Amino acid sequence: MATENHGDAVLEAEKSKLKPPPMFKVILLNDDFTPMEFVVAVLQTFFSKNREQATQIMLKVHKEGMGVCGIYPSDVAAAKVEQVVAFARQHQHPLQCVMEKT
Ligand code: TYC
Repeated sequence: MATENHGDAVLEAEKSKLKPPPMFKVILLNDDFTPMEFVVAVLQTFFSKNREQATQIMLKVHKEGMGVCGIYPSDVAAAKVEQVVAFARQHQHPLQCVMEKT
C-alpha cells in the first residue's frame, strides 16, 4: 500500500537532518616574537577562556609548538581564525592561527 514505508522514510529523513555538522579545531601556533601576555589576551577575548585556562593553553603552545583553543563548526572556526589573525596583525605580531578538521 502507499503508506507502507512511510515510517522508515520519516526516520531516514530525521536521521539525516540530525546528523551533527563536521567540527574543526582552532589551533594556535608558537612563534618567537608574539608576547605571552598578548596570546593570553587572545585566548580570553576570542575563546572565552578565563585567565588560568588561557595561561595554560599559551604555555602549552609555547612549549609544544601548538595548542587547541576550541572546537567549532566550520563557519565559526573560520571566523575565529580571521579575527585572531586580524587582531595580531593590527598589533604587528606574527601570531598564526589555523583550523583543522577533527
Ligand atoms: N613563544 C612566545 C614567546 O616566547 C610566546 C607565544 C606563545 C607565542 C604562544 C605564540 O601561540 C603562541 N614570547
